[in-house]
Amino acid sequence: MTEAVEINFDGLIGPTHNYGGLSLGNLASAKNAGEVARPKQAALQGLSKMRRLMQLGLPQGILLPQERPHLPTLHAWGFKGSPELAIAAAYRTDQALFQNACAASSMWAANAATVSPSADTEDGRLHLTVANLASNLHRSLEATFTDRQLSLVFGDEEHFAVHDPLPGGQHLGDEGAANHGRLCRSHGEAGVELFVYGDKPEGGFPARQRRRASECIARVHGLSPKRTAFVQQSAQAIDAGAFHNDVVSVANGHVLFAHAQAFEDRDGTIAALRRAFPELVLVEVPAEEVSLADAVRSYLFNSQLVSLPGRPGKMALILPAETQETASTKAYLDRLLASGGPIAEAHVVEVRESMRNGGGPACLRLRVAVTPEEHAAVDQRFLLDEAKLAALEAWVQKTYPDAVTPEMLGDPALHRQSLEALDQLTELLDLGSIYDFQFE
Ligand code: SUG
Repeated sequence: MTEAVEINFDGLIGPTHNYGGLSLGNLASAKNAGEVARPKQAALQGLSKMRRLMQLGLPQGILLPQERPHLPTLHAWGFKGSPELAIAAAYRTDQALFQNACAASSMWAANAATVSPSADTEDGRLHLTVANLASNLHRSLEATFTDRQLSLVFGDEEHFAVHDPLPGGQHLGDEGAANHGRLCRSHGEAGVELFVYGDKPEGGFPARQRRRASECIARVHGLSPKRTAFVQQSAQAIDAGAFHNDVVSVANGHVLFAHAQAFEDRDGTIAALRRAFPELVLVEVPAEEVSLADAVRSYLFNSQLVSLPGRPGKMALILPAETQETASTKAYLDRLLASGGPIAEAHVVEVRESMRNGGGPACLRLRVAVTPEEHAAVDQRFLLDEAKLAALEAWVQKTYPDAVTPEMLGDPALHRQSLEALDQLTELLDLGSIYDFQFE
């Protein structure tokens, strides 16, 4: 029997990538607000990370960037008329609101949905719930297109079920896979799904994931309560800038790589996970070795932790370059790799343009573990091979602007350029019409 594998679907970084300063509690987003962004460089960095994973023998998929600024949203907000008129009016009248319709944030595919592989679900299908991202205005605008896109990628209803975003707005705020992990012996075996929610006193930074939202998803996906754990994110981590749990922990296979201050009740959480999954190998980093501040600065835990094909039990970390520039994380990683544990390799990638908005290697991808049959049932147009990757690089080189400033977002010329780029993308991938502007 061929084994189940994990496909990483990376969000392609869009042609109007910019730094809007939109995410309260995300230190990098606040720090770089209004800086010059480099969409071409950003998209090429993302594609180059995908190539690194493919070179490790891992299957790679993509999700398309969203149309930004998003005209239908501007229209719904009362900025009427042609793209030129609506964009100019929104920029002039309420730049802060307009900025939300321009966010680059769909690149962080870890927030697109929560995914339960078929081995975990009652009906034996792979379930995905599109995240409502209700905690932030700019992110809440992503759900509709994400739903459209995931419904295409996973359109085969015999194998997949794509669920609508949870209704309920902020009351049921859900941030997708960024607050979700899975412990398992191998990708194809039933695992324990770990839902991490935030719940904290007023003051400090907001928690984004509601416990009830996670509970709804577990029910919708038909997960067994015995193999589901709900764990509280530590308030301390949120206030240090870990707005998503994947900034302080990541799970893969039987390994949980976590900061010691990631969870509110550290001992209770680990004990509960050991009860549910006795094979758990905890790779825990004490605060004395890497402070929460350094974890957030370097995005050590926002690395991708992947099983290496052909090396049973061995894993690789795909690390952001910033981990090499932070003394404590660099020293920690040297010790970790020398320790002979399951994490046997480290690959450093450059995703600085995304990092400057608070998104590391793990934020940029949605992991989907599939059986061979499910792999074949995925819409193959969203899967990469070297030829398609090279074509995407050429497309970025040809159509993307080098730089975007906040002022340029109000310029209809940039909007026209970006629609042209997205139109060419759907052609390159043979997708027909999927963007709103293509239906007009
Ligand atoms: O939701 N940044 C994103 C970063 C998401 C990272 N994803 C994961 N941790 N999985 C966020 O805060 C900033 C956009 C701006 O300010 O322009 C932003 O949305």
